[in-house]
Amino acid sequence: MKIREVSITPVAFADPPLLNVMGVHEPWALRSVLRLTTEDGIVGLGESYGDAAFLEMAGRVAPRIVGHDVFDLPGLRALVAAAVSGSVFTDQHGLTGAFSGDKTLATVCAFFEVAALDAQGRALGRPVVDLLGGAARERVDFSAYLFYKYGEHRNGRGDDWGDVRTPESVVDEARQMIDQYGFRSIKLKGGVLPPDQEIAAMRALAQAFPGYPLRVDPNGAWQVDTSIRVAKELDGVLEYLEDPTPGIEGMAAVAEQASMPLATNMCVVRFADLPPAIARKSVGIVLSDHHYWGGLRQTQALSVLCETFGIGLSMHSNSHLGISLAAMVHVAAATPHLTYACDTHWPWKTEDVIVPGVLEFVDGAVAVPTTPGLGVELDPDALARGHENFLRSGQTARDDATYMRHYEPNFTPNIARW
Ligand code: GKR
Ligand code: MG
Repeated sequence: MKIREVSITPVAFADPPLLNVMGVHEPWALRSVLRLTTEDGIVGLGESYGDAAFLEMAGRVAPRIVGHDVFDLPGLRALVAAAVSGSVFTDQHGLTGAFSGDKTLATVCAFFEVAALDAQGRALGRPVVDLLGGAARERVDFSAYLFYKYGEHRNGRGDDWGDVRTPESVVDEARQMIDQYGFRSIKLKGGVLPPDQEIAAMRALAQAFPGYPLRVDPNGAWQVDTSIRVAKELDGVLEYLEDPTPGIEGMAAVAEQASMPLATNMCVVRFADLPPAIARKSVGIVLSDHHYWGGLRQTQALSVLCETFGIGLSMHSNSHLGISLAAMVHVAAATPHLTYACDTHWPWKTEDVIVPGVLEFVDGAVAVPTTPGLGVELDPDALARGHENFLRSGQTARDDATYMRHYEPNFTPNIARW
């Protein structure tokens, strides 16, 4: 089933001023939407980053895969490798670890692999989860992903969440999100306020939501000693502690002293990171992300390795739209070892490019779509609106630090600050 046409549309959607170790989210989150049309008129969808550097690389691949069979994934990978060989895609926020040639190849491959699998599923009349081995679960759990945030953007655009920078407002944010989506576990994005304030927020959450698994992720804002102190203070409170400190060595030093497992989407971000992390016992849980681990099948390969070495598997998220959520749900459902509730930025957006109704959160979980392919359809008007937003956003790469300097002129990222 040969590819006749490849189209990549950059889109932007409104994003609130969410705070993290690197600064604050800009007014628009950027994504790209891929449509692979086959000779028989089947369209496979993909979604990934919308930064100019990513679009340039994906654009190089597009003409080379015309005429390629969507069922030939090794051949697709070889075509992507030839197109991006020698290039390294880097983002400017660094929250998903270092970039390298192999991670770049994995990132670009993933974009095309998901669309090819969607087309395969549509052609066969089977959901993507079936192409991945079948559903180990019918619903995929997600956690409430809380952020500290400003009340409004520099352009005055506010949102329904308000200013969140105290333990009380973090609890209010959690309540608002849980009331709406039913999440049964909670993650707080940390690395924003001094550690004692973030400890206080976690304790307030534990008190307000007894029995809920809790996580905090400061994205490497803490030094080793601070991380060990926080781990001790939050003993019995956290399900896992995510990326307290940078690097495999630093994480190993913290892991030795922490009672809870350490999780990462920063120090283990490609297969080559696994041997040293396993040898040093740096991490207890890897947060997978098909967007940069090479796609849905490579995520399952990661799962097998994690299971072999006694490492748990959870799922990382960046700001994303419905095509990505559908892909996340299919792969999580087909991966038995992925037992933790996954991350998602879903509650933070107010618009999408897909026809609504398929991906609904009930009790914090999304039912795996049962219709062919990913099970989601593009809304052409919404896609056009997203593209117009992209054009007028003036943004070409995510840059939380520069935007933060509009709020705090002397800001430097908080990596290993405390
Ligand atoms: O959206 O600000 C954010 C997050 O901090 C994101 O960029 C991270 O990559 O969610 C991510 C994480 O778990 O580290
Ligand atoms: Mg993280």
